[in-house]
Amino acid sequence: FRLSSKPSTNSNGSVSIRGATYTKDPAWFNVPSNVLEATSRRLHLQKDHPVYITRQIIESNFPQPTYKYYNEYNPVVSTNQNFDSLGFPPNHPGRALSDTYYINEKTLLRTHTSAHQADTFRANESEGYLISADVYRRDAIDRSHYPVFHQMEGARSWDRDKVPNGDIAAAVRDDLEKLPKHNIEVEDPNPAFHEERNPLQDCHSAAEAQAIGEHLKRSLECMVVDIFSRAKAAAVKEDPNFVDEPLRMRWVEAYFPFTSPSWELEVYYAGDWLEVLGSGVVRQSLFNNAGVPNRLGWAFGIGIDRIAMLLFKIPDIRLFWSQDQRFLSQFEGVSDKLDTLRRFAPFSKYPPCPKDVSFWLASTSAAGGNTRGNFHENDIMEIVRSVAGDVVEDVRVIDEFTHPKTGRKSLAYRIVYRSLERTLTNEEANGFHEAVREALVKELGVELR
Ligand code: FA5
Ligand code: MG
Repeated sequence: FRLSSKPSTNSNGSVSIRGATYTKDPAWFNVPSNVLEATSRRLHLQKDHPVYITRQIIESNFPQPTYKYYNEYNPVVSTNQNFDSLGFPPNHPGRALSDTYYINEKTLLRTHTSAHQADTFRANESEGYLISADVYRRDAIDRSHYPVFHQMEGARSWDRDKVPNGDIAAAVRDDLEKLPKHNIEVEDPNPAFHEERNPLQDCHSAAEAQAIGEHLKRSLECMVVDIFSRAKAAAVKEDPNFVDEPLRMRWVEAYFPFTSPSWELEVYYAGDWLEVLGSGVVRQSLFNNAGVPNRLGWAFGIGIDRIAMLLFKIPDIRLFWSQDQRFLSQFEGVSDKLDTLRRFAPFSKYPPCPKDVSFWLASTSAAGGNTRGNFHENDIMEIVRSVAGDVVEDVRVIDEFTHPKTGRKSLAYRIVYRSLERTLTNEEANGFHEAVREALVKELGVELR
């Protein structure tokens, strides 16, 4: 006997996700059915799926038992786990209904694997850990953004009471010596920390933070180099004359409420820099609150889907959700024999159908940033995704102006419709577009132009 893990919305105002039932608060609940359905997919646990294979390869760079793997954490978490425990201030924009999928005021679909940091530090079962999981965000629509994706959290910490002479910096440098090396030149113009932009924590010495930062960066760079060398080996097998572009990586200063200093790693891919992970030196308050105040160390959160795109040369993040055998069969058997990995061969290139929509906003109180009048740009993204599903490839604003006399604001968006599995007829694309236009009027109260 097994509880059904298919998510469902029950008539009594509750919702079932992975066998557990949660009470919906209509003032908060904002999970569309396509996102709810994705909670049962667990692509990181589906053998031979590219997300699974990529997880395996990243894991192999962070070996057990130093790192313990957690791959089964439930996607439904509390606001405390996802935000408070990590030091997000009460007014942080990430908490808004425009960015996060809520079940009720205190319960949400995790927006990142960092939601499990506090619990995993508290469990204190190993010096390091990796957590792979599906995560959920209201976000932009393009080839590298999807409302459901996969992250891997990683952390490594050292216990002041367990290292020789309590000298953490020396212990970390020792461990750094044991890590593999690579000979790729990485762009990293950043100082080990920066007083204003990327400060050292009061409780850390400069030498400690520097050693931890170096151990973090080397570990992650070697992982990316491994991914690229496997991608290259696959390409050479198909074409012995294959010459690839040299691997380019760069570190960029970043900010997270739960690390300092913090950095993001970007990789050059298809003519542009692609952000693959965020990372930093863990804020000591996390260890203190988790009952392990003697520990200190680093953490990262990586987009598994994005790494899988680099590894398999997958051009569009939507493909991971495809149930088409022409997609899935290309990876059969690879989980058990990683050296049979091959690059993705697109089944065919179907033509894009770009369509524009322009409208006057209902309100003239246009705010800045991504807030457009009385709604958020993510609302538009979700309306388009809810109407047209995975047939939407890209949505972006192409024009924005305020009428000089009336002060009314007008916006124009370009929506690119393209199926990855078949050719869309013009009638079908028009049908989707018409439905999107109607939904924009109905949901956002805009006036079409
Ligand atoms: C975070 O989520 C932090 N929790 C990462 C972290 C962990 C920092 C531990 C420090 C310590 P960020 O929002 O930048 O950070 O997301 C991390 C990665 O997830 C991104 O670099 C990207 O690779 C991936 N990602 C983010 N949004 C999307 C999306 N909509 N679709 C696909 N991948 C995404
Ligand atoms: Mg980021």
